[in-house]
Amino acid sequence: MSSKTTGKSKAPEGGAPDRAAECAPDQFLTTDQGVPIGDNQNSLKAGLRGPTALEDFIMREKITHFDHERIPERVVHARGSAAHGYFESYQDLSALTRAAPFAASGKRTPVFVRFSTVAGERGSADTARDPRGFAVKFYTDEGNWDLVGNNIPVFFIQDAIKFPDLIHAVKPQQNDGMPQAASAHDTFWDFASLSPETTHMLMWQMSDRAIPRSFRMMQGFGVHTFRLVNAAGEARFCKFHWTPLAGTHSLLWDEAVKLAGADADFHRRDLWQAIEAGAFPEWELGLQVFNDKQAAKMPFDILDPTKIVPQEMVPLTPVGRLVLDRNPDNFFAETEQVAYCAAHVVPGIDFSDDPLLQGRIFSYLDTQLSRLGGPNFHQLPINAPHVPVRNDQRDGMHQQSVPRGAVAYDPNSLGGGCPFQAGAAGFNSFPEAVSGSFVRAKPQLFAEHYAQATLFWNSQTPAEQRHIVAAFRFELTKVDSVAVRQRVVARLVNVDAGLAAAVADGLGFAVPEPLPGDDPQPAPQYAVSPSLSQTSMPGNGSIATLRVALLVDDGVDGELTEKLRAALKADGAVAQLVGRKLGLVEAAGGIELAVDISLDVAAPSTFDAVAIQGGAEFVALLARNGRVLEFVKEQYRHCKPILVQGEGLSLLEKAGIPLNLADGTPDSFLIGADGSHGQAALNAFKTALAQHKLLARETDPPRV
Ligand code: HDE
Repeated sequence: MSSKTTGKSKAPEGGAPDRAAECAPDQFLTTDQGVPIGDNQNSLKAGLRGPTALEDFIMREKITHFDHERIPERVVHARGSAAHGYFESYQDLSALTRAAPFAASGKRTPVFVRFSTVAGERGSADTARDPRGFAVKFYTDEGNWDLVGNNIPVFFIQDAIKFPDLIHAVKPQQNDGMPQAASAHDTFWDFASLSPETTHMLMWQMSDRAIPRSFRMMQGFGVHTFRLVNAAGEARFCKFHWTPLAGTHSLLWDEAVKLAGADADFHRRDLWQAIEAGAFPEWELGLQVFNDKQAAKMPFDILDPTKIVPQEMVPLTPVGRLVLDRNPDNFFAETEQVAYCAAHVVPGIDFSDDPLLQGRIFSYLDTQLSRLGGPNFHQLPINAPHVPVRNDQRDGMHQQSVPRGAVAYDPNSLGGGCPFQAGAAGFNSFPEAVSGSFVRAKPQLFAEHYAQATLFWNSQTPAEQRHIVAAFRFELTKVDSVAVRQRVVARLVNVDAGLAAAVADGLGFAVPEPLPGDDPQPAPQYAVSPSLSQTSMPGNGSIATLRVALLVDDGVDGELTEKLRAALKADGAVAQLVGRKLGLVEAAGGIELAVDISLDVAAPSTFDAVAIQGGAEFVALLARNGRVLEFVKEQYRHCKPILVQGEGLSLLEKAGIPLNLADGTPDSFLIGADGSHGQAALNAFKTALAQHKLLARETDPPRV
């Protein structure tokens, strides 16, 4: 294990010094040429009120640099956020793969991981309905391996040649540049309705997976089938899965919409703050490994990226953990300039012939040439492998290294023959047998589009199914073309008649005749796959980093408030005192409490739970405040835990919050409403908080 890979990951060497840490009086401001600058406040003018001189090279250099500060944003996945960390292998997997990260139990490999939305531009809101990118760069002992995946295990299309069409359809329309970061518009659904292969992905896209609570609370998938190859050259197929320790949790759509306004950086801030607080996000890597014979028996083609391999068919084997423990030092230099590439594999990892993956192998290197301005982007610190790079590539835009000597070719004798080919020790493509004639066509099984969409639907809980229906209704209501709306529903009939009926009902038309696939196949039947429901991954029960609003005002029970805050903080939760205004409140018992955040900015959607303590005067004050009532109502409607103590209960009544669920059973997320208090209430509150939401509370329309 190299020293670079032990413990908390370290900052890369050779970066610019931290300015504040190394500030000294003789550290003068300089030009890019290192010339000390005498005056950085005034440009050079011909007379006090005269024109600026062309000679002012200091101002011209500064402004010219500024004029060129922007680089093109990513064509897709433009908005994102990233962190450093490490991958730690649980065991020696050399029987399966010779990939360096899996060489020994406990081996750590540094990583840089970027999460992103897909459709929105660089300045768009984090909480848009969209798949999320989950791109991992492993700086391995044998070069960089990029596992450039998503938080959804399938994709919209089966062949790379359709990617530009898909993206043109989902991105803002070319005439009016709208809408931003939203699939809810005519062109996307037009394309989707005419492309039956999108159906399975649409089910995931309309599910809660597309509005995660946090980057830290979503799965990641390699999506395509890859190959693992061992030192003996034996290969097996493999699917990669990242499972978050914090569990998979999502926002409600209403929350996502409100968060887009309240805090457009909600996911980026969440990741940053968790790492700063030392609550390092963690995922477990699981592999589904299978051989050619198993693949041949599957009722779908493993090269088809619109299909999963159900875990009932091939179970998941946990092989390691991913920990993110350091925020980038500089957003542009690292997060923006990082160049992931689906073609970056290392010995032990190889591709399959998935036609979507094959196109990606070309596309990523190509895109960096225009985004990062030339062929030397691999020399940027964030992209540079942690092992030496030796080859005969030379020159090009922005060459940073200074190769010495006359020789830049192979074979050579003048350079001593260096560098040498690695032979069997290097990367050697798996010698797959290939045959056939050139065709523009798909394998037969690619034409079956609905069985796994149905599997996904059948594996969801009733609440998850409700959300899928609501999402289809929302998106299609935003589509103007009735024909497009109807065509989508005509496809959904093939997934589930109940789903199609519920969506059609919301759109005000009768269920249309089902539309056939391109080349209808007998659909295979699957049993339900419980792992497809997010509820199968509740997480480790920790409340660390979850955000709790403690409402305060004059007369609040100060002692209880402080105890609650301390108890939540002890478990790593972020407890904030929310008041009408900043400053001090006079709590009961002569205690003064400083308000952390005022209701002017404390949007309820940014908190995971709310606590209302007792105190008659305090509760009376709150009850007169419309914003407080709205706050509590919204927490209730978003199915979040509410802790009420003593007189706090009357605030729930005032807000019109029912104490029972629609079926008459008590609402277990209204903690303290049954009179419980003290440790018992605190424990119940923490348990509810770790569960995030009580979806059984949801009614349509909402009751409050
Ligand atoms: Fe990408 N994709 N993609 N993609 N993709 C890019 O590369 C592309 C696909 C994914 O955080 C681009 O550097 C094609 C599937 C992620 O920097 C570009 C096809 C999956 C990221 C590109 C696909 C992904 C990208 C844009 C169809 C999930 C962000 C800028 C053949 C497995 C990486 C860039 C980051 C980014 C092309 C399909 C994931 C243009 C042609 C499927 C996470 O090269």
